[in-house]
Amino acid sequence: MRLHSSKLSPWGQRVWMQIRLKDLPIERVGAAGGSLRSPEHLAINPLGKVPVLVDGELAVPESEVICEYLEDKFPTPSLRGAPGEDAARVRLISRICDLYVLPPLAGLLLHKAEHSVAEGAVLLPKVQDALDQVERFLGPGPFASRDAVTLADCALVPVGFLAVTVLPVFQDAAPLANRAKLALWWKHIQGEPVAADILGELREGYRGFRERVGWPQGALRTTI
Ligand SMILES: N[C@@H](CCC(=O)N[C@@H](CS)C(=O)NCC(=O)O)C(=O)O
Repeated sequence: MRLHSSKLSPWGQRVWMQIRLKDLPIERVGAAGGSLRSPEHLAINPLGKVPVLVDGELAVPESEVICEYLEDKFPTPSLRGAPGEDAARVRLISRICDLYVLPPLAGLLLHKAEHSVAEGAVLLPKVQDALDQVERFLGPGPFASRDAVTLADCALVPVGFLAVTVLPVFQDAAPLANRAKLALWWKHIQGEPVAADILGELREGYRGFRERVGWPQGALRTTI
């Protein structure tokens, strides 16, 4: 099995963290044919995106669907949370990250790269509202839901990284510190070994991205 993804892809890293936590024999490769628009990659994922998982003849795109596929195929250890309230919270946090936080947050990264400040002004409040929703739905902790790492943490780790890295550029200096539950979660998750590795990879991917687009100058901010 292989996962087409990249170190900076927040959706890809959500799946990669799951793969690492479950210790699955899956290799990570870049886009097929070297680009998301190559005929080779479009043949695997007509959506032209990463991540996409290839399992024999089957190609599974979309991070949410990949995570569910892997949980079904490799049920132990389960990262779904305990059936009932816990599992519902895990799905809810993952979904909010996927649908409401990441699209404008990833957009900020890309628009800033294109130096579109006006677009940034539209996207920033959307990210902030969505982070407020995450704050509301976080569980008692210390992980995103309860006392075990789950798919909600996998979804939140790239969100935390991008929030503390990108939002200060838009004058939101402490996006996690200002939200009490998120701040506690962020402090805790950085001590989880797989999450720490994923954060290291995200940092590396971000450095490469900055070099490619020449943005932004100044120190790379990765802590609150
Ligand atoms: N909803 C998708 C989002 C994936 C996504 O947008 N990935 C980005 C990389 S982080 C991408 O491939 N963008 C290229 C494009 O949209 O053209 C998922 O959950 O997998």
